[in-house]
Amino acid sequence: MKIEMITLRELRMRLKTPFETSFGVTQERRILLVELAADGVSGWGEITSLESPLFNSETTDTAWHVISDYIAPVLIGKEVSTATELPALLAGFRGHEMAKAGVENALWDAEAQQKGVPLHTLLRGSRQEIVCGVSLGIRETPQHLVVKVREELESGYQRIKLKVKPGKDVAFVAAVRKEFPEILLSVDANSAYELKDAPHLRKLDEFRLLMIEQPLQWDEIHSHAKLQALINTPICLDECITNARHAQTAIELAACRIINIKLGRVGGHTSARQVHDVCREHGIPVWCGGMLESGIGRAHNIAMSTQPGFTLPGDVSASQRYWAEDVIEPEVEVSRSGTIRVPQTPGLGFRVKRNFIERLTCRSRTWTATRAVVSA
Ligand code: OSB
Ligand code: MG
Repeated sequence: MKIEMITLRELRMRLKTPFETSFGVTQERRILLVELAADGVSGWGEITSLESPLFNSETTDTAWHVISDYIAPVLIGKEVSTATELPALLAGFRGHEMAKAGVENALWDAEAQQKGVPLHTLLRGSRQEIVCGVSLGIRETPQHLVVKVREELESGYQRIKLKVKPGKDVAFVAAVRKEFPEILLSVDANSAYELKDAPHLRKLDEFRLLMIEQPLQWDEIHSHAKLQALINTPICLDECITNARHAQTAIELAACRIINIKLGRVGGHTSARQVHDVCREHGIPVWCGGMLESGIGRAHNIAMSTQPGFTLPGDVSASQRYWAEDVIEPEVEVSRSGTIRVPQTPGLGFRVKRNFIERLTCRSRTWTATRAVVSA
């Protein structure tokens, strides 16, 4: 496949409701989409960085910069036989996994279309449907949270994840657990605690949580091993696993019992599959994390989640929970039993709404095998 054209564009999209985590509140998303043409077929990918470096170190603007000045110039005009060759071509550029992932994933979509197979088949996934949970932002009071949890359970979601931070943790979890004694329940701290908080985090043990996600520092594996030895709740790592070596290290150190795989955070489908494989070899369950994506990122998440190690419900939920209108057709829909049917048509399996995307675009840049075109 020859990479003939790459278009990078920034879209403004407003979440229906603000999403609060331990690091802040998000509502106005600045989403980057990549369209990549290879041998006449065009594939799509999404860069899942947030607007500010509050989750990891990447942002919308760092991704724009790194793709514009490094990734696109290296890839344009290149001949590759499969998308799995991309990481090696970009390995010289340190970090910036989300920027790399957006471009690599677009090539995966193009390759699947060229081969006439659904993306999940190319990824060697086999599930026909995936199981969904939801991630709920921090609320004013435990009572507000309980109301929200009930609503999501009534929609069919099979696992509820609560965002927590110091001062908004134990009482909130206690209220939800009291009301719903049997549900699959987890919490996500996004690095809001320190190892010295272990006695406090131990209080969560009584609520039979499926896991506590990334309680400690975003880039630190070892202290999670120390914490895991002090609490019963299984630790799930998110932020600090950006490749398969990290997964191997975390497993060897017993720093976690579960891993959340985010396509962007680990650098794209090739790396995600490696993380998945390491976890599977060691009997560590994985699930698909979310980054408040548009439909493009969501479609990639669905394809990834078909791989056999994804045995826990992911944070991949319906388009309409996030957006008044999504960029794909049909939108991502969740059944009454909390599942998403995996599309069986070639590539991502959703139609990309070009006109709608065009209307939301505030800047774009295109590289072709011979020249670069800039437009406002
Ligand atoms: O840590 O999983 C996270 C959203 C933004 C940044 C980090 C995280 C999240 C979520 C939301 O939990 C998942 C989603 O619904 O997309
Ligand atoms: Mg998380």
